[in-house]
Amino acid sequence: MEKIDLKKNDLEKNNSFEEIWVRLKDSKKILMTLHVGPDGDSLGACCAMKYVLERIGKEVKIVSYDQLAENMKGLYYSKEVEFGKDISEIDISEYDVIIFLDCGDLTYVSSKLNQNFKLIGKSFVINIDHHKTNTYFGDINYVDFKKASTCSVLIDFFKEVKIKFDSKLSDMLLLGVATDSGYFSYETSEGALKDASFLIENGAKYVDNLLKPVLYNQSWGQRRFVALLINNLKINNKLKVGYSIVSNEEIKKFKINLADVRLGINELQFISDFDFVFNLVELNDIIKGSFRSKKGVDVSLFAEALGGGGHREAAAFRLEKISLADAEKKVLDTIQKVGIHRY
Ligand SMILES: [Mn+2]
Repeated sequence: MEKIDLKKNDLEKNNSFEEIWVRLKDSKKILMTLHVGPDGDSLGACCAMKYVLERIGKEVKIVSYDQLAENMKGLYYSKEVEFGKDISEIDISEYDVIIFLDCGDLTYVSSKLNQNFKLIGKSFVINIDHHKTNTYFGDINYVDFKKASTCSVLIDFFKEVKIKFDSKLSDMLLLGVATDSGYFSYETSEGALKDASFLIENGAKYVDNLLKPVLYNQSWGQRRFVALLINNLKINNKLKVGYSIVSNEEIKKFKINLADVRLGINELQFISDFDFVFNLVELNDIIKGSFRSKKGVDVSLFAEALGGGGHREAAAFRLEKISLADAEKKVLDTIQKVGIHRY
């Protein structure tokens, strides 16, 4: 197996923050959508952007087909989003600009449409993100994959265009910074801590507006899902991989949604007994798979071979019309075939 060249941080492909800001100032109506199975970074970044744009008199709408994870539903700024509405149901030609935040490519945009979202020529597209696999699908783009979160990229953006940080803006941005760094436990944590410190100086309340309403506020179903992932773990000693499989029936019992499921894998990466880990979660007619690396195994190669993508440390894929038993075999066979590559 050939060693695949990892993409460099292509900052030279980026447009400038100034160009993005000029474009936004020149427009009246702006549309955003949370991404598939929205997380804290998606919510925090979109709400922060909306808040900043409304302060300069813009009309801004945020939609999300998928619901938030249970523990994020109570956040005071989540009411800025119209849930249950898909971007494909909106006449996007009415908007001067669509901003995609935290979307690596157009498959992140809508779980209703999955891969079939067509944008070209309908509206001007701004893409701001931190995913390494970002496809630069916007008319203008700014991607910095060294950042812990899209909210961290927005901190740089807002600083450069001289936006005033108040406590509300800082709270919303801190949500993305904290959740996308696993509450300051992933490899990106040192940058995330600096961002957090800046936001706290500008009025964010980490304990009252983040830890208490989000981290300490998970439903029993969310935690039972994590417990089941840990309980169902199997280890393949030959491949040094741990994996966990959860069926549709079990998911239904816990009353959790796609956003909850997306977060579960994070809890498996702190276990020392294997070099990388994946899960397979059955959601109606699809099986959602996620990888997390430990000990330097590049898991993006496995996800890509299974039709998905992501980062070296974290990657995902989906399998359709296949049983859990066949999916397990398929993933293990794929790992075997691709082989273990370390970064
Ligand atoms: Mn993110």
